[in-house]
Amino acid sequence: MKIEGSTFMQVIKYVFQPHGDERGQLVALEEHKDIPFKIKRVYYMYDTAEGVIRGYHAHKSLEQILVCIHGSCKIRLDNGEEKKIVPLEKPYEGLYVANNMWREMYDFSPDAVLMVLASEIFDEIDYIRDYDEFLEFLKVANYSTDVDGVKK
Ligand code: T46
Repeated sequence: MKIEGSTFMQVIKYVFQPHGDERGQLVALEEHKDIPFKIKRVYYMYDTAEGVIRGYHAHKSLEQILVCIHGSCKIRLDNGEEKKIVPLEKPYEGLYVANNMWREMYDFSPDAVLMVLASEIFDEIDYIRDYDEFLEFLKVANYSTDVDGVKK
């Protein structure tokens, strides 16, 4: 596994090890080895209608790895200060999406299957679905970080 990072806003892409032979490819993902958290849930989306944008929310504590295991799509990440667009088009690449990160998924190819490995079970309470509320949430989170004097 190799981790590709970018300098400013943290965009962390995992490049998983495919086990290829004459029969084809196989990728295995193990928690705390290939995936940096305990995997409590796996879900995936497919048959996404043309032009649809999914997401439009952040999570208070959920961490996830997004893998487009078939086809392609794009992920827009927004930390409240900066936005980044990350194309996902390889079944051996995973995008780490931390908590406190607004996400939108779009530009799905008709054959796209986007699989998500999640650190927590489904809990609607963890969602922030309003953008202004997200910005407020970040202010409070940054304030408590500053008084601690520790950057988390
Ligand atoms: C995220 C992005 C990347 C469940 O019942 N259980 C689940 O585990 C999930 C993920 C969803 N649902 C239900 C809730 C809704 O009625 O499935 C429906 C669609 O969920 P949602 O509109 O939240 O889907 P997306 O594609 O906007 O967002 C999903 C995840 O919810 C979210 O955590 O980060 O994918």
